[in-house]
Amino acid sequence: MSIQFYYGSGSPFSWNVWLVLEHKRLPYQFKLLSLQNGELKQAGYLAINPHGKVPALVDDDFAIWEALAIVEYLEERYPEYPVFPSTPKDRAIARRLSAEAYSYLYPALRKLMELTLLRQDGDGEPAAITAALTGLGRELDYFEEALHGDYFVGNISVADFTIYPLLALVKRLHERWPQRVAGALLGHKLSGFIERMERLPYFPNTTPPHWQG
Ligand SMILES: N[C@@H](CCC(=O)N[C@@H](CS)C(=O)NCC(=O)O)C(=O)O
Repeated sequence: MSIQFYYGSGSPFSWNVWLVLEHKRLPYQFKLLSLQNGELKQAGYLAINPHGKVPALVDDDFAIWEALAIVEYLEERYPEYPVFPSTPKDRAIARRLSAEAYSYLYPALRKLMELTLLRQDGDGEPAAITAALTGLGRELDYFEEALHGDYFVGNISVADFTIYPLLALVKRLHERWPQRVAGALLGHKLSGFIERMERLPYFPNTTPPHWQG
């Protein structure tokens, strides 16, 4: 087995795969790519992922991209330390929650980040920010309601590894931009979930490099 993991710092899709690799105790070569300097769009990387995005993974000579497809591949190829629940219904719920996180929560978060943290020239329109905060709050409320135990579907699963990085970005947005109280959008169940994920023994191995220090 020779796994090469292509990663971009702060990318929630990449973080999902990183957590799964660590959870499964798999050895991998960590390939840190810049999201800014154009290296994702160079021929060498486009030959691995034609979309020029991270994450991607090469296992021996097999290249796979799209975070959730990578996680499914890892689960089937390396079933030890599973990240999918054991029953068809629970597996379906874990897949559904992962799809919901990427289809609804991520776009709502992205909208707010584009109006704030990702801008070079100050915040966007206050009315647009208020609308984005409302939209993000609605999505976070949905996930707050969906959490009934320590993890989203019984034992820790792909749903947790998909959702956690998005919540970590909300938390970071709040820390970097406290005047807009994005952190107040996180209810007590989601806040407890974040703390629980951050206590996982392998969690510190996955801190985004540019968040350290
Ligand atoms: N649907 C993809 C999304 C991947 C994605 O959007 N990655 C972003 C980082 S969060 C990226 O590579 N952006 C760089 C670019 O678009 O140039 C997945 O699930 O892996």
